[in-house]
Amino acid sequence: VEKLSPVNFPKVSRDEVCGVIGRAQTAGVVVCGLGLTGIAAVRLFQRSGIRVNAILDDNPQKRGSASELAVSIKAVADEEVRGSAFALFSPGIHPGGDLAQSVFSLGIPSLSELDLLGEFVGEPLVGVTGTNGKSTTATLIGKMLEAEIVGNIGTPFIELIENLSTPCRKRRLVAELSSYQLEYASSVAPQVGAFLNLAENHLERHGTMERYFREKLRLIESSQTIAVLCADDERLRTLQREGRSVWFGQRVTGEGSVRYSRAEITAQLDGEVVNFDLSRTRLIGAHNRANLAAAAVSALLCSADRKVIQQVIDTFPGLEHRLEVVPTTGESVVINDSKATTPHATLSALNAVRESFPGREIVLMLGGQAKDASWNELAFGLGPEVKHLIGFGGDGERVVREVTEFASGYEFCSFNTLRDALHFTLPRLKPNQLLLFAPGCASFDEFSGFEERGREFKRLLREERQ
Ligand code: UMA
Repeated sequence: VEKLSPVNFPKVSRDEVCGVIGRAQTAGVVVCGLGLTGIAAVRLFQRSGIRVNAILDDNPQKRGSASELAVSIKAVADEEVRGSAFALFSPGIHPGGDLAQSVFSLGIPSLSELDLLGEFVGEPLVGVTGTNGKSTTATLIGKMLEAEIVGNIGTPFIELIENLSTPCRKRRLVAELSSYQLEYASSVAPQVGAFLNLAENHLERHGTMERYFREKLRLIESSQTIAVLCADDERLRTLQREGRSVWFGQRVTGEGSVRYSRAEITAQLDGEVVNFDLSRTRLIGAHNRANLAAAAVSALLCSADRKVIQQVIDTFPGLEHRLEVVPTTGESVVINDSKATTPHATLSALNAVRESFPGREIVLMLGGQAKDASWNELAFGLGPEVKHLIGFGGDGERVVREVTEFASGYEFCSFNTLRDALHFTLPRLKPNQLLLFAPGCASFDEFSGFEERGREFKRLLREERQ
């Protein structure tokens, strides 16, 4: 796997980690970004006796949180920033952006939280990446292996490190890894690396799909890592790598394959055939069967108990905001899939509800803050079940117009806010209809994230129904 970064930035390599930590004891460090990762980083450095020279954050409102932590937000030009041993970057900070570029231009290397984790806590048992399905798959694997689930799902890796001056307790970890986190890492080598799929996303950050793909490939860069790869994904299918790979998909066969159908998962590993029954799973849709297959084989490769794997398949209720059926008083069905922040995720949601609620007319809500992604795949996949498209939020109108330009004949309307859109839609929803809230866009026009958007969707639903 070729190493490539869209922006050439200086990283601390894994074998230099202990050296720079030593230097930081006298020179101090810079923490870039004061969100979940930055706060966990400041706390770790403080309990390790390392001075935080400065916080760099573009948002002036973060001054309050900084002073609560007894650190201060400074400008890059500040003398104290210049002399720091390294900068710890939060994943959301674009390495090509002004903040990062000015830090690099001072010659300060970046140290990734993943490299710190590998050095002080150990590599995760399983790392999971891909555009969609990461959190669900990582959670399934975590339950199958009885391990902690960390990373992009909401727990910064750095939070797991007890102290940088003493060895930490080894922990059983399943890590959800975003392309942003992988981009900052100099190396990562989980026992098993599951790469679920790749669809257009984060082009604002990575520029091209090729680069986005390459950042994600860092997960399986080590030949020691067993790669669990999706055979139904055209980019992954052609991948050549050193080290063992296992392929999951709907048509794969032979040794090293994990085939799934609506009924079961069949893994052929090390000369043995292992089956898991899918008849009781509460997860719906082909994309979730792919997630279940990837999870089951990743857990098997880490020697999970087969009975536990089957039990998790049978009982896992799914995560909030992912194809979540919202209880309603009427006969119509309402589904909250606020996590669908790309057109590809919306299409997966649509296919899943079509399969699980046959015969229902679908009212599809799209909108929020559109990403750099094309809508034509979704437009061509709408099918006859979709009756209305409702746009909402910052880019709602543009999105429904774009979709209906590719696929004509669909009724659509749009509203400035989620509240207005629901106020219009809910009283008109017929008993045979299903309302699918799978926006296909980020939520930052109105909300702090997809979780807040999903919670607000459910709250407005209750309010309208009263
Ligand atoms: N900031 C700047 N300049 C920038 C960007 C950010 O100053 O150019 C500052 C912000 O003002 C803020 C801080 O940086 O104070 C936020 O840092 P961050 O965006 O890295 O967010 P964290 O709160 O540290 O959360 C990060 C992940 N966020 C992102 O990657 C954007 C969380 O993933 C993750 O759960 C958390 O670390 C723990 O690992 C969220 C996410 O949206 C869920 N991930 C993307 C996704 O899933 O699509 C990749």
